Amino acid sequence: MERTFWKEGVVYQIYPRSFMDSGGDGIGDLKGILSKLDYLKYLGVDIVWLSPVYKSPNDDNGYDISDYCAIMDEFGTMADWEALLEGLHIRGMRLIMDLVVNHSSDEHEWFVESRSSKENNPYRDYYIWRPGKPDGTEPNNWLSFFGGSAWAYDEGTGEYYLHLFTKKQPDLNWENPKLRKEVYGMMSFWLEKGIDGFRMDVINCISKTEGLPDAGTARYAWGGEHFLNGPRIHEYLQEMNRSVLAGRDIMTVGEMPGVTPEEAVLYTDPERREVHMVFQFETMDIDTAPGGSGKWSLKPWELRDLKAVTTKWQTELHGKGWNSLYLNNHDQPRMVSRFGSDGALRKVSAKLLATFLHTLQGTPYIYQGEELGMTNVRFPSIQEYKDVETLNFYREAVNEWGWTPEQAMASIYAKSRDNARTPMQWDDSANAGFTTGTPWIGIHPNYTEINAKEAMADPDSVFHYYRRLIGLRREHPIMAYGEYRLLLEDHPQIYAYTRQLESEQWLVILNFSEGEARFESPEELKGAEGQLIIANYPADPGMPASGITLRPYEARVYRLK
Ligand code: ISL
Repeated sequence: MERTFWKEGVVYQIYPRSFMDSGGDGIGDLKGILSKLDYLKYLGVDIVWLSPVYKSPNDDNGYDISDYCAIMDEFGTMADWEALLEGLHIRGMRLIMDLVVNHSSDEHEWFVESRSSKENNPYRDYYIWRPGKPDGTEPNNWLSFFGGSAWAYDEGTGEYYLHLFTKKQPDLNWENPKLRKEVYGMMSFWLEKGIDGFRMDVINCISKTEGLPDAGTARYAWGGEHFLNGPRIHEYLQEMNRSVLAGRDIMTVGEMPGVTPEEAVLYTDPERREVHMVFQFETMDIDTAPGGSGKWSLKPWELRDLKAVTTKWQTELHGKGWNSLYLNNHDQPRMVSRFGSDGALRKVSAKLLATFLHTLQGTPYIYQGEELGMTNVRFPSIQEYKDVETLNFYREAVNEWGWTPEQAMASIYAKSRDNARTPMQWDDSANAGFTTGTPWIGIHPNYTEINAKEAMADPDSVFHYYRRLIGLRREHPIMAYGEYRLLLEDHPQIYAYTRQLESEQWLVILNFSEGEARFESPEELKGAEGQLIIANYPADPGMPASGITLRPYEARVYRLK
């Protein structure tokens, strides 16, 4: 397998609004990030992924872009951004930028032009406009990701435009070669500035089924079959690759809701020249009740589903494509609250989850604050939430679906994107050291206990455990490249697997439960001797031949001899 920096590196995701505020306006900014580069270097990450910092009216916190080549005023200037790029590069880290081109903001000049007239308008076809059905209703019955119809009626020209996300995020028309060229030109602009790649937002949504047909017969329905992995998606990605990416030492990761391992192989097979890796969502779906209201309909997740999904991805991409590894990001709840424990066992469970992510085959992503074991937030009232998806859900659930406010809040506590968007907890001073002003969203009240200052001072912290995992990855190519094999498939508490690279073999044993769990070596490993590589509790350096009684959320990694 070809060795590359993006297979061996660890990526750290920054959500700029919530990372560090230098200016005292309560909003994180580029200078704030710049002031924390030594922190990132000390943690040991190789690549930084910056969520959008472009000019935006912030209907969706920067995922609605009104100028792709300018910096958002609240975040600073192009000079600040250049200083950030340089600061990363001189420290030996790389920078990947978010590329949000399924849609733009409705305040982008392309859309302003596009909506201005129907005839002889070179920008009309940059977006997806359709007349209503003969009865005046929307052109089709698709739902938007964030609730309600995916179409908005525009008085000016009497047609509807498609928006898979909010009304202020009109979908770009990738069928139009001129639009595609504009996008490639914009990508070149950033590449020429010296960036090291892109994270591509919902990139498998850009090709829609010709004719934009209804999804079934319901009044409104999820139309994913007509826009996820659509008919021309591979053609577009290959064209993008040829046009701007080929021949550069960069990395690309495509965010792809609804992607299957079979599709992911097509996207990431190096011979096909599309993207290096994708973000899949199957792991994120294991606590969603089927047939309910999407992610808001909760169901407890089960270890057997985590094993099955992970094993499928690990196995099916091995030798054919490449995995990215994450358990949380700016759209997902905090992993320790969701898959571990945010009570007394918080630290040890955060370390267990980190061990899991960093010992799978693929590229691990750390979302800001994960390295501190930051937890979900429970704001007492809906008024304190900021996320457009959360607010839309609350309104719809309570007004249209007959949920009680308490039911809606329970789902928000579990799944709201704002769980991940409360500011970084730097220290135990006012506002967690994030801002001297009033933060744009509430700070998690546990910042006095969970913060970077405390974590850096405590050798046993989650933070130092991440440093060790990242350090190990530098010394042991098996962590990136080794082949994965599941053990003890039916064990209800333990997730165990081996990794194998040439003659080297590692054994990973993870107790995902809050109780003790007994690990007995399976037949194929009987008699093997092991040497401890890392563990989240004190443990002997040798591997006990008689089996191991694991403590709550205990994680151990051995090299087998
Ligand atoms: O956030 C989600 C679930 O809570 C997803 O449905 C999410 O909308 C989807 O993963 C796409 O996410 C990306 O594009 C969105 C943006 O709001 C997200 O922040 C971004 O990661 C639209 O640009």
